[in-house]
Amino acid sequence: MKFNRWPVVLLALFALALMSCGGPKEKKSVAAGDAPSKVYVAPGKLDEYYEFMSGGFSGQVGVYGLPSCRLLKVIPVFAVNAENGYGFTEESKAMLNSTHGFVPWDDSHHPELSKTNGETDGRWLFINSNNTPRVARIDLSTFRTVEMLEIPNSGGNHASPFATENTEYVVAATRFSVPITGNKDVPISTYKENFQGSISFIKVAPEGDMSIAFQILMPGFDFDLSHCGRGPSEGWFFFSCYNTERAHTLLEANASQNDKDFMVALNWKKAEEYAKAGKGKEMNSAYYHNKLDEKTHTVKSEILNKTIMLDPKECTDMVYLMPCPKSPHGADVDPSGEYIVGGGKLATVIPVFAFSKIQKAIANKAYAGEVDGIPVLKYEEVIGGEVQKPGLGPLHTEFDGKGFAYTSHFVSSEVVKWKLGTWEVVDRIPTYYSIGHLSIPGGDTKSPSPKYLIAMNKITKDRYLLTGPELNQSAQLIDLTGDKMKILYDFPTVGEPHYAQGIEADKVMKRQVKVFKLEDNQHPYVAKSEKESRVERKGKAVHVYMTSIRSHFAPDNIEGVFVGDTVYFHVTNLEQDWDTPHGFAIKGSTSSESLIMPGETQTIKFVAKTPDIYPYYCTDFCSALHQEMQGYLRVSSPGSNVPLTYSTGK
Ligand code: CUK
Ligand code: CUA
Repeated sequence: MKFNRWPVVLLALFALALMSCGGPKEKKSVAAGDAPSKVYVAPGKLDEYYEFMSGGFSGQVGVYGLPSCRLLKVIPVFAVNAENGYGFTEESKAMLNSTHGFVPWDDSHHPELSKTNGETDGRWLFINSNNTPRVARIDLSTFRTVEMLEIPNSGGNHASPFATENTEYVVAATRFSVPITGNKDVPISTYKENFQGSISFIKVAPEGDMSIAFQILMPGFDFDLSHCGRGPSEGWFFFSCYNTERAHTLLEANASQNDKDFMVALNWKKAEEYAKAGKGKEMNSAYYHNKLDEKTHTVKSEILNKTIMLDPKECTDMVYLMPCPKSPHGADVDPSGEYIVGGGKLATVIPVFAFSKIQKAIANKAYAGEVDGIPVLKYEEVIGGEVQKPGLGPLHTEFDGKGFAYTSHFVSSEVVKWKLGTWEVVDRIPTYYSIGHLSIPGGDTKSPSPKYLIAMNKITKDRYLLTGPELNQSAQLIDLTGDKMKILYDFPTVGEPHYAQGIEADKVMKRQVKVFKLEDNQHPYVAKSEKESRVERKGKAVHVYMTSIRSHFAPDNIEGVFVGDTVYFHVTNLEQDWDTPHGFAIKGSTSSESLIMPGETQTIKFVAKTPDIYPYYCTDFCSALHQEMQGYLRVSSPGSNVPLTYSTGK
């Protein structure tokens, strides 16, 4: 009896101890009430929203369903993906071409849904890469990366790829300033004289094609985040920046000197006019443009050379700076387009700029000075209000369209809800732990759909079963339907999501492609039927025009290949039914598998190195006889006289 009481006492003590760090308070709220039913999507039922989360250092995009938080798909974008052959197949490799060569990885930060009339339309998702500056476009009818544009004259692409209200443009502003217009080989200590920033405007054609329309030369700051104006502020873009000290070493101290850095207000309609009027200077820097050709299922690269650079010194009324406390991060525009919220990482308030006041200040030339020829507007003249004592480390803000804003606070680990116009804090909820971005479906557009908020947290610690020193990042689903925010669910994520965007499921569902039509396949090595399957030798290259159908390959016996040959397995999946991919892999391949969708052709390259028999097989369990879906390649010694033969069923 005595013994049995101990566990109870210990439990009570343990609970008390936990209480003091806030853990069980939240745990209780999850266990209690209607939270479980709010995230429960019964087997066979579909989620209400798609949530696209950047993978951060995974380079990919994680697609989740809300409210279940189930992972639906990982879309490979900036990193190779052995699971389906992205970046490994001969057709997809070119997507990762850049002026630095084949770049198989990057750090993806901000997914951005395409918009029509300021609302998400479900056509495309754009995402930036921060390391080797690029912007990618994903087609949401196939959930594939279909285009990638390298950004020249940039030192790292962070404030990107935020879109205008009709996706006329997506932007790309450099996070790291570097020498742009002059000699590049300069001492780092000459940062102040020689380093510059740039903002690129990427034109998006109606069918999605991206091209650099113009660039704007900026002072050597670090450009951080951005959003377009809307409503009254449509035609403008806002960018936050830090390191206005222009430090080049120990930025944690040296770039935290100024009490205020800047929010950039940029009139992009004006910039467009200047560019059209030939006010820009032509720049010669190479950059890659990689695009998937849907007819051949093959990515093609082109190298471009020219961009137009506008200099604010020569283009008046185009760019203004607004002092913004201190080391701002987020630059978020409210649904009405009147308010621009700065997230000052080190600030004690959340500054909110008012667009009508900005216009007045510009008209009255209420300048506090200038930087590199760009007017600095007076803080008091442009500020609409300040949220006092919001929390510590305000970063990002999203909106619910009902007059409230939600700001993430990294240092105090919380989401703070406040009212636009009165600037009063009305609610706060702890996050576990150290939130970065947050996301409400449509929460950065004119029409938010504010049922749920996702908190993307940087630190996971004790939220899940432990997995050694490396823990997954973590997200939390927060209920916005009541007066008070409520935590509904915790879930681990792919990589480290920075931003995420949500969209009503039907906008995306109705656009889905289920198979690629075989008759439309114009791949140069397609075999549209088993009759067309064959093997051809061209010097040391051996091309296998292979087909796959449940449950065999044609051909499935190949001989007459010699050491030193390169064999290209061009596999066409003849299926025309939904959800019937076939895989292909061969022993000793230094590539990956490829996963070939119905009607598609994909190629795995195989270099014959040693005389032997090499089995190949289908990697995707496609039928009851999937395990029988296999074949053999014979590799012979150079000089032996094995004739080139291929067969199926002989
Ligand atoms: S950043 Cu990571 S938390 Cu790249 Cu938008 Cu703020
Ligand atoms: Cu085809 Cu398994």
